[in-house]
Amino acid sequence: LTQDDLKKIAAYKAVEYVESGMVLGLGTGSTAKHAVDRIAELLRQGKLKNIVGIPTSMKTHEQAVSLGIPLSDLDSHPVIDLAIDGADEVDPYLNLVKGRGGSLLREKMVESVCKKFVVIVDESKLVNYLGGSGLAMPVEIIRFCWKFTAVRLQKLFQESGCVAKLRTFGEKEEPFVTDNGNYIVDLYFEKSIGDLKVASDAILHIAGVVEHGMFLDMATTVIVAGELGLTVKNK
Ligand code: DER
Repeated sequence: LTQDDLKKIAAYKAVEYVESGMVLGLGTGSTAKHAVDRIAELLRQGKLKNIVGIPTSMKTHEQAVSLGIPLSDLDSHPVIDLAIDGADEVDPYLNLVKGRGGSLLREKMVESVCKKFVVIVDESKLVNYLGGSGLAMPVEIIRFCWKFTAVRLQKLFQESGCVAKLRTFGEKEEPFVTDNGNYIVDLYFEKSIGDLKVASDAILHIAGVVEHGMFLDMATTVIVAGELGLTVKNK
């Protein structure tokens, strides 16, 4: 089984939680893509009806439009029945790191107001503690004086050997700009950042920071697809 097969298996399992008439948060990324495809397939087959999708990125919005999924937004639907989305890291308490695809702000806006938040991952995303993989912990910041904000973020976690890097893309290393017109600073840690809630509050306290990629105590279910099969972890 390839990693993409595992992502698809987890995604299809999550779509079993979808009932007709639901308002659905549609996630972003290579795993959530399979869930959106599957929802569209069940709508086409008439097995699902009266679904309204709330996309978590422009990319997912475009995918859902191309698949004919009826869409709306948080202004019209401030409460969501179920959101299905991927994650970059999942710890044993179902806390998540998200945002390596750059969509963390709209994802967190949608996923913080849903009754059920089902996360779909392949087993490679499981970690013992968040930030321990040495991979990026994304923070969305405004563009104005981004270096000032990046330095403040790096200093905040200097005990953890933090390095803050502006996310860029392409040969010319242009700054990545989110759907919301902001920049992303990725934080890399050498050591554990300790209490996640304390870290979360400290990051959000910095004026110039918009949001970060730690999704604490938000997932209600995590579906893990591994070589040996599916595991469903409930909060
Ligand atoms: O960027 C994001 O938040 C994505 O949802 C990410 O967390 C998971 O993306 P993947 O399913 O492509 O690994």
